[in-house]
Amino acid sequence: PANLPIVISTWDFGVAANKEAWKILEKGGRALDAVEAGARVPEADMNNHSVGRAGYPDRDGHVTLDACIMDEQGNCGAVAGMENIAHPISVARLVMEKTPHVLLVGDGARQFAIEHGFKKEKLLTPESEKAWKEWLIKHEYKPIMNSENQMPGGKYNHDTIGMLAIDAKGNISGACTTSGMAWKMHGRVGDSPIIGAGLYVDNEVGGATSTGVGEEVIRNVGSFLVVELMRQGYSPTDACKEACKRIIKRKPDTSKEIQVGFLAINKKGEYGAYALHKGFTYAVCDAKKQDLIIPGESFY
Ligand code: SD4
Repeated sequence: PANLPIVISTWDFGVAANKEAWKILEKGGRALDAVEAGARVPEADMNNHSVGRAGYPDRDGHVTLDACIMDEQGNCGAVAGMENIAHPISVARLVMEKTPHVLLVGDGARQFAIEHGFKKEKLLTPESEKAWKEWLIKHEYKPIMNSENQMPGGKYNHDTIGMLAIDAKGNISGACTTSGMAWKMHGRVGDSPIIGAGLYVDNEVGGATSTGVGEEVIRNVGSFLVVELMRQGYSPTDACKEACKRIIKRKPDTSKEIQVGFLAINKKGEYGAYALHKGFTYAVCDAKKQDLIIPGESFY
C-alpha cells in the first residue's frame, strides 16, 4: 500500500512521539521498535503530566505508571502501578520478551526493571507535588473521575499516549503508556496496561488504542472491540464510533461528563478516531503527511 509505513498516536503531543517513531520506520525498521521509541518521548517530557516522569500522582502522592505493548505476532507485555521507573513502555517490552508472563504489577514490576538495569528514580516533580497538594485541599481525598482533565468550557482533556504503527513490511504494533487518572486511589489500574482495553493489535486486521476514563474502556474491552468491528468490515472511524456508542448505552448520564477516545488503524493503513466529547485529537505521520494533527469526531 502507498502510505506505508505509517504511525499514528493520540493527542497533539503525538507529533513529537511520531517523529521519533518515524526515524525507525523510514529506515525500514520494525513497527515494534518504532512504537517503543515513540512512546518514550512523552514518558520523558516534563510538561506532560499524564505520562511517565512528571506524571500526576495518586491521592497518596505516589506516581504509579501503567504501560503495555503488543507486536505483530500477538506477543504482548505490560506493567501496572509501577513506581520509580521512568520508562514503563520499555519495561513492558522486556516483560514480553524476557518472561513467560504478560503483566507485572507494583513492586514486582519495579524489581524486574531494576534487575534489568533500569534506574530507580523519583518521578514526582515539585510542580506535580504542588498540584497534588492543591487538589488535596479542594477535594478532601475523595477519588473523583476526570477532575484533573476538565477544562474551562466543559472540554475534557487527557494526555495518555496510545500509538499504532505499520512498518514497511506491513506489520502492525502498538504501545500505550500513562500515569493514569490523576489523584486516583492508590492501587487503581486503568485501561492503558490492559491488553484488549487500552490497546489491541491483530496483524490480520489492524490495531486500536484508547484514552480517557479507563474504567469505561475496561468494561467494554474497548480496543479489542474496535479491532473486531474492523474485522467485520467497519472502517476505523465507524469502529471507534460504535465502541463509544457502547459506553453511552451502558452509562448515558456518566458519558456526558467523562471523556473517552478511541484511535484505530486497519491493515491498509486507513485510520480514524472517535470520542465521546469534543477536544480529542490525534497525530499522523507517514511519508506524505508528516506532523499532521487531526481533530477526532465526537458525540457531544
Ligand atoms: C486511565 N486511560 O488510566 C487512562 C487515563 C488517560 O490521559 O487517558 N489519561 O484511565
